[in-house]
Amino acid sequence: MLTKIDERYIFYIALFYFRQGGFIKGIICRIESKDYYVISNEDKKIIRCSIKGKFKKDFRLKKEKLFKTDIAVVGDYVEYDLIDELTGVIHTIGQRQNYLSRKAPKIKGASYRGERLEQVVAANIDNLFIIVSVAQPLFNNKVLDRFLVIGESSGLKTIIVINKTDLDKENLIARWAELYKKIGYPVIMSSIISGEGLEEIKNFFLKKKNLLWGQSGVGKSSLLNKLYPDLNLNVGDISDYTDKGKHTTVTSVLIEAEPDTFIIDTPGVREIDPYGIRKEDLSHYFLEFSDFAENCRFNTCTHFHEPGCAVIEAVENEKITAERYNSYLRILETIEEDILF
Ligand SMILES: Nc1nc2c(ncn2[C@@H]2O[C@H](COP(=O)(O)OP(=O)(O)OP(=O)(O)O)[C@@H](O)[C@H]2O)c(=O)[nH]1
Ligand SMILES: [Mg+2]
Ligand SMILES: [Zn+2]
Repeated sequence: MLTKIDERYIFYIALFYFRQGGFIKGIICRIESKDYYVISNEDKKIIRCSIKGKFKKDFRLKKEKLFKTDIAVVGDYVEYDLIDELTGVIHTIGQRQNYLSRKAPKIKGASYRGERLEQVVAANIDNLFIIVSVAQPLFNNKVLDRFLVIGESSGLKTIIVINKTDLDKENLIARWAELYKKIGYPVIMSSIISGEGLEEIKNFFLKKKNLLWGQSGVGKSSLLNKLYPDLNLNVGDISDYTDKGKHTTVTSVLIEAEPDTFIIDTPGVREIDPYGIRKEDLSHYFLEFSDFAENCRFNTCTHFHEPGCAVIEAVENEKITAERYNSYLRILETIEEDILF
C-alpha cells in the first residue's frame, strides 16, 4: 500500500519527467517583432514561438542591473512547448557560447535608440566571415579593420572573404590579401562570376555555424545562393546600387544548409562602432600589435604618442604596417572616454 506521502512523491517525479519530455529543443532562426521562429531539433519544422512572460520579466530585471542586450537572438539554443503543430512557447534560452554584438546605431543629435546600447547580431558562432568586395562597394581597409576589431573583441574565429575579384582587372587587391594573411587571418578571394574561392568557403562551412557579415552590396546573399541554389535568397540589383548599398537583406536568417551546417545571412551594416572597448584595450584586437604592446613603457599605453611605445617603434621599423596603424588611430579617436557597461 502506498501512503499519501509516497503518492505525492510519485506524482512529482512523474511530473518532472513529463516536463522534461515535454520540452523540445531547437535553435532560433529568425525574429520578427515578437515572434521567434525556431528550427525544431526533432523534425526540422519551423515553429513560431513567443517567449514566456515570466521569463521576460526576470530578464528585464537582470537587464536593468547588469547589461542592456537582447533577450533572445538568432543562433540561441532554446527549449519550447508546443501549443499546436506549428506554434509554441519558449521556456528556456541556453547559455551563449559566444555572440557577435555591435553598438546600436545612434540617432543624430539624440540619445541611443531605445534602451539598448548593445545590439547582438547572433549567438553561438563557429566561423565569422567578414565579406568585403573589390568594387561596388569599393574595398576600404579601414572599414575591414573595424569589422575585424569587433570579431576579435567578440572572441570569434574570423575569416576574410574578398568578393567580386572578377572586377579586379589590374589585380590591385592581391597586396591587401597578403597583408591580412601575414597577420594570420584566412583570406579567401572569391567571385560568383568566375567561381573562384567558392569551394574553399564551403569547406569552412561544413558542420559549423557560420555567419556572413559586411556592408550592403558586397555579395553575402549572392555567395550563399551560388553555394546552395535552393536557398533563393533575395539579391540586390546592381542598377539600384549606391555607395551606401541597397540593403536587400533586411533581417538575419539562420539556415541549415546541410545537416549540422548552419549559415546566418545578415543585413548589410551601415555604420559600425566597436561596442564596449576601452582605449587601452583596442590594441589587443589588432592581432599583430600584441607582441609589441607588451614592451611599451606604460601598461596603459594607447600607442598614440606615449614615450617608450614599442608599437610606434614597430611601425617605424615596418614590422607593423602604416595602413593598420592608421586604422588603429582612427578607431582610437572614435572611442568615447566613458563607456557604460
Ligand atoms: N561582379 C560581381 N558582382 C557580384 C558578385 N557577387 C555579388 N555581386 C552582385 O552584387 C550585388 C549585391 O549582391 P547581394 O548578394 O544582394 O549583396 P549583400 O551583401 O547580400 O547585400 P545586403 O543584403 O544589402 O547586405 C548583386 O547585384 C550581385 O549580383 C561577384 O562576385 N562579382
Ligand atoms: Mg543580402
Ligand atoms: Zn605603446
